[in-house]
Amino acid sequence: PQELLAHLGRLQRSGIHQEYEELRKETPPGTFHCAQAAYNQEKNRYGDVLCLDQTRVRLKPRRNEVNSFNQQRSDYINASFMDGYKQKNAYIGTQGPLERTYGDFWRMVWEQNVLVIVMTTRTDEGSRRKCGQYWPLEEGGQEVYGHMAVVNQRVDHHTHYNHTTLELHNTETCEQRQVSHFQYLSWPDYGVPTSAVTLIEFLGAVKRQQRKVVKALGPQWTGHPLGPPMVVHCSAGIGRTGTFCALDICLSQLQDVGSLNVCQTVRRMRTQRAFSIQTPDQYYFCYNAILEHAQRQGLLPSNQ
Ligand code: PTR
Ligand code: PTR
Repeated sequence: PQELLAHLGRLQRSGIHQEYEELRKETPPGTFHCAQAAYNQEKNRYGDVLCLDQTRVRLKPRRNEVNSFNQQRSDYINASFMDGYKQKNAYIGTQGPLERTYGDFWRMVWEQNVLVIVMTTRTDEGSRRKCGQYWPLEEGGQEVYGHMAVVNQRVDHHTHYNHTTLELHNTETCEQRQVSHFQYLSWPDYGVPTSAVTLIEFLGAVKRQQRKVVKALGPQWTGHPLGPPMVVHCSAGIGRTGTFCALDICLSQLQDVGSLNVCQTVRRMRTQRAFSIQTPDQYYFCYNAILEHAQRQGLLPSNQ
């Protein structure tokens, strides 16, 4: 943290913005063929926010799609695997589901054994639709998306976020599973949250839930000890999603080894989910949120 403070002091806000501009100039190291294919375009919420072929999440072929053309058509979703702190594929960064991709979204959640979904946008901001209502909103509600039925079991309202417990039923295999849905409510796109403290509290609640369910799964879960990927999405799945994940990675590293590197973290992230972190202020926010957190933890004197 002292190092971070020194770095921040040297750079000031304009220097941090400059650091971000340098990052932004680096071209994504990969191709966007699948996302650009004519038959997949309707699956992208924004024509200019595509995912890299190299890290995209592929939907698994289904029995009735043995013919390879159909299979190619159907394995695309605008979602990317992203590494976390010492954890490969810790997150799946994705766009806010579109009505025509609700089925694909839930299929991905099922196939990747996702236990926690993080949503950092509202469905509507002003008069603009940012994300579809892809889960049943009311307690007791039930909806069917493709071959997944989703039941809303319970909603816990907190000041800045809602935690909804959903039950997924795979109607093809008759299996069921519980998934936690966390929605943060005070973060406009292209903006930064009104307070770093509430976002870090939200992050804490998300992480506690992930740890709790992974522990409860125990030996049944044979993947990474830290569990399956968390799905993180906003509207496009790059600005707020990238900021959230960068913060998680940096804070985990800080806790583990007492140091961190925002620039390296974001650089690496942009090679996996292209265009992660959309504005200089979101980038600056990462630094500030980490400092604020470090101060609250007593890692730094609070008058800084
Ligand atoms: N499997 C891909 C999909 O789901 O869209 C299909 C695809 C694969 C489309 C490669 C285009 C691809 O690239 P190219 O144009 O290089 O064949
Ligand atoms: N071209 C789009 C637009 O500006 O409307 C792309 C876009 C939308 C990019 C939202 C980022 C956005 O923010 P976030 O990733 O935080 O949802």
